Amino acid sequence: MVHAPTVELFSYWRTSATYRVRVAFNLKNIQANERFINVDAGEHQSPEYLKINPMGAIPALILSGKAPLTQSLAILEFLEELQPQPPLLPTDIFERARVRSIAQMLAVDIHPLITPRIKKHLMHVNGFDDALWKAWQSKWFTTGLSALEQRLASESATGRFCHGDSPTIADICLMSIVVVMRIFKITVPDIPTIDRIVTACEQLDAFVRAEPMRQVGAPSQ
Ligand SMILES: N[C@@H](CCC(=O)N[C@@H](CS)C(=O)NCC(=O)O)C(=O)O
Repeated sequence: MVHAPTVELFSYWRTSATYRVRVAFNLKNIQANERFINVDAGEHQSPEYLKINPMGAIPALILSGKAPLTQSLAILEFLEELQPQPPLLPTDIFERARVRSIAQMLAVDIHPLITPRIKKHLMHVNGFDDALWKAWQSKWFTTGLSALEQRLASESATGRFCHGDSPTIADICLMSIVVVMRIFKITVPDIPTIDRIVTACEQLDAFVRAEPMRQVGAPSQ
């Protein structure tokens, strides 16, 4: 276990983007102190937290003496360079680009559409109710995961995981979408390759320990 007592992660139990960082910490055996920001209570919009991340979003990584590092994908790449083993990106440059491309389909194309700030805007400005919000979530999860299924099922680089036979940043991002879909009780039909990869990820302790429902602050089941 690499102890990094000067590493602090601002997090919340159910956030997709924090989950990504948590899985990477687990896979790379890095210990960090988590500081919980209650997104449901609006703590991410407090003047104190906005000094850390003016976007008012979780996560943020604090390394002593450095400015806060935000954006989960940037944090994952930082952790990859800090602690290269086990690798979360392939060595071949095309393969690395493929993994990043899959990761971005999930973390950049799908995830922002279902964040609390989008929900708040749609509810307060666009007159959405719970049913419309659920239909919105379902639409974007289905659009994104169906497109990903088509890629994963047809590309020969897909293996036990999204790329080859060991987990990469792509799997971390895939699972970060799956875990929040479960919290929202949304299912997407006809994605057998994704379902198979999810099962493979769930056999790894690093993914299991990062699950939202296992974190401090999660509601008891
Ligand atoms: N692109 C950012 C997204 C961060 C983000 O949107 N985090 C969500 C939680 S998963 C959040 O804090 N949302 C607050 C809000 O939407 O008001 C990343 O990957 O770190």
